[in-house]
Amino acid sequence: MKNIWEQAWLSYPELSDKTEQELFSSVGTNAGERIEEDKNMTGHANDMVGHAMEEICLAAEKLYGITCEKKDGTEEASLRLILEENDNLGEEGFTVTEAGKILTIRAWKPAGLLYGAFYVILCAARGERLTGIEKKEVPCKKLRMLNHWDNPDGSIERGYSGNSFFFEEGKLIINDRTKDYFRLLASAGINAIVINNVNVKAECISLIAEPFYAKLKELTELAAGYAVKVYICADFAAPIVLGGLETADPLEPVVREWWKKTVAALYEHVPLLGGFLVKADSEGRPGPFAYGRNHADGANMLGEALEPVGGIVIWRCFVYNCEQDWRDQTVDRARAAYDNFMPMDGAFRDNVLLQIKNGPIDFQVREPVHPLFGSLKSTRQLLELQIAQEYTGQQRHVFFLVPMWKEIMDFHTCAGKDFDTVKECVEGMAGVSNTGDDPNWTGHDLAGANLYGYGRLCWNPSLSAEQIAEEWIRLALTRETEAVGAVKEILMTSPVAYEEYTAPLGVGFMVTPHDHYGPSVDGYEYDRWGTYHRANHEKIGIDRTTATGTGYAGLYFGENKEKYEDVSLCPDELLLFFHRVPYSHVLHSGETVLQHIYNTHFHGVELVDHLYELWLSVENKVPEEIFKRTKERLEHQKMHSREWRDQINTYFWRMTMIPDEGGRKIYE
Ligand code: GCV
Repeated sequence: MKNIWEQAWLSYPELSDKTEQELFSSVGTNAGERIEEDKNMTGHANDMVGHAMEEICLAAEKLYGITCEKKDGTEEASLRLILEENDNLGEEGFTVTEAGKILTIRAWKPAGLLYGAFYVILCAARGERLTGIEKKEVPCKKLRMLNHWDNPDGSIERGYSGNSFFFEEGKLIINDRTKDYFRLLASAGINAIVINNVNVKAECISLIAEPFYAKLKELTELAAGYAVKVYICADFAAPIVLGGLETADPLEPVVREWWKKTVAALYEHVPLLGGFLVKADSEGRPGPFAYGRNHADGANMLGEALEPVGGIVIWRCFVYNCEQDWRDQTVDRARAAYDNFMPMDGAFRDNVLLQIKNGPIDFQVREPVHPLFGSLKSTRQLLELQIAQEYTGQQRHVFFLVPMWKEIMDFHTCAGKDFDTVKECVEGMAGVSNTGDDPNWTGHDLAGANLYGYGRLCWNPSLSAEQIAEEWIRLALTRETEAVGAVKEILMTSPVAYEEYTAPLGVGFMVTPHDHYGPSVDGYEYDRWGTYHRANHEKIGIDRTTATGTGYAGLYFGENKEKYEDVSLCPDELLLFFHRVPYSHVLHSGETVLQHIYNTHFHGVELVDHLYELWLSVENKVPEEIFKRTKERLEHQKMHSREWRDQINTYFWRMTMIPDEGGRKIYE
């Protein structure tokens, strides 16, 4: 593991304007007494308040160059952390007020004080005023989780920023970097992590057992001090692999007993554990199908074992047939999760949540929103997003994901009251983490905006993408107005550019098989994974309509269904996802499909050139190392976007022999 790391958005560069430094001159709290009085407070309440104080002192030193004095009690302090009865604020909310040069953070629970402390620190660090502030913040969603796809050997599945900082040589690692990671998470409002890959590998199968008890206990305790709950991925076949049983059948009493005993022993040693995340019957993972059982049987068995210890089961809906025959046009991967889970709506125990990817395929740059949102009405749900840029440039291309996530969360399912937007349907989010042991945590420095932005958006989905971008830039890169504007333009333009020069009109998956980086138009076309575009010399796209296609479009409600079923109403950006059309089909934009492909691919590359120029303009205005690293990545992106443009354009030119109306260079 690399042992150098930076502080990302918690670097707190010194402020030139010190007007408000007095607010940070001393800090005091009443939390000690309150925590002692309140029998319900967890053992880590004191740690959270201690960390809030520690962070305030660190920020005072770095932002203002002053020592913040710790006072006994609150009366003498300029910054006051007050715990008081106020259930309006919930477990995590807080208020911040300033009057008479006293800055007061109030919360009902210690986590609120920790979040409040980071709130004021980050405001100050961005160069914003705290004088006269009156603010109340309560997170919109209870579960704001990261999923790490880290393996025990230190590798990370779809990791683009080095190796794991959780695992090395089969062991769980806990060091100063772990603590800094929890600081980063708490400062962005993230309150849960799953530490190992959903494809549970090697030693990680034993995470539920004795070999990991001690380390897991230490990790959960450290995390709890930053209001973070730790979860692990469990292997459905563990009763066989670890327990030596002959079956993992969820309805077999001996299997249920095994899980109950295993979970009870685990929680006796690791009482702060949050629960399990499970990938079952998906891409070769074991699951209930092997025993003729369904996913409710599987999830409920684990739910039953976790209930006495207050744990939860998060069960993934990414279940599809990955042994498809490309010749068979009746099987549609997009339908799979819906067909598997919809019949079980209402059949899951109370401590089971279904985790649903944002779209029906797999984190493509453009997909419709998953039809399970709005359809499931009696099942607890989480929205799964991918912060790791598997299909969006692998942290070598810049791609600010927040605008896409906002579109997804704000999508109207048209499913009726309480289930209208996706953000109303879910209890929280799970984001596949983009972190690793690279010094800057995220490989591409600008991918830091995605990690920070993910947390902020889970906390408050009504924040705008621009606002989140600006917050992050001011914390991590620069407070200089012009440079902030330039980087903001880079971030906000990046998803448009990427979508333009890669797979067109919602068709997706024109990527190199397996590593999923770079163009390969037919890479998956005759493969078993169920991701096809079916382009020939006349037509392209998949007919997913009810009348003549796979019927997938009919899984939506109201006007969504009308739009997706009807080729004349279907939004351009999703046309080829839902319909099979000739290249001469005219889009709402007025262009033909083919001309759109040519135009966007030329334009996408021009946008990347523009992003590069914008980045050059911030030289000497952002930290030098970051400038250099990002410049290199943008240079690669310039080259690689041309590769995309030329492979896609040439493919369709060869396929159609229809020239570009603009007469631009398309290779033979
Ligand atoms: C962790 C895609 C990825 C896999 C990933 C899987 C999943 O297929 O390519 O690496 O496995 O999604 O989400 O389970």
